Amino acid sequence: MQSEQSPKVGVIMGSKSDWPVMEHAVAMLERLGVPCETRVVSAHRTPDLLFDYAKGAAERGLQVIVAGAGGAAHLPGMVASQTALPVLGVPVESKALKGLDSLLSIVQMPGGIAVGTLAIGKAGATNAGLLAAQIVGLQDEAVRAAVEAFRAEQTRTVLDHPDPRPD
Ligand code: RP5
Repeated sequence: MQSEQSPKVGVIMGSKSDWPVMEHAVAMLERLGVPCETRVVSAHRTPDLLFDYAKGAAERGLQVIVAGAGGAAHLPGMVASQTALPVLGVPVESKALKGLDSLLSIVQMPGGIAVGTLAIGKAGATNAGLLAAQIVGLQDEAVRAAVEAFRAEQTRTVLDHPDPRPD
C-alpha cells in the first residue's frame, strides 16, 4: 500500500502477521496527513530486501522508518545499521512470551546504532506513528499543525468527560 503523495515514512514489519498491530502506526500517520508506505520486510526471511530497503530509503525521500517485529526482533536494529534515518522500533506481541522477547531484542541496542523503541503492541505502534509525524513535522508545518490539533483534541476530550463512570 502507498499514499498518492511520495511517502515520507516507511512502515515495515517482519511478517504479514504483524499487521493487526502495525496498522495502528499507519492509522495515526494517515490521521495526521503524513504520506507513508507499508511493506513486509523480514530480517530473517528476506535479508537482501532488508538491506536494499534500508540503503535506498533516504534517497527515495523517506524521513523516518517505523519497523515492527516480534520474537527475535532484529528488523529495527538491522535497518538502523544500514541507514542514518531515524528508526522507530515497535515490539510486536509474540505468542510465547507476550512481546517481552520483542521488546528486549529491539531496545537493547549496543551504543553507536540508535533505535527509538516504543511500547509493546498497539500503544507502541500508535506512538511510533505519532513520533514519526512529530519528526516529519519539524520541517513540515501542516504536519506539525495536525499533531498539535490532535493533542489539543485529546486534552479536550479528557476535560469534557471528567466522570470516570460509564455513561
Ligand atoms: C517476526 O516473527 C515477525 O515480525 C513476527 O512478529 C514473528 C512471527 O512471524 P510469522 O511466523 O507470523 O510470519 O519475524
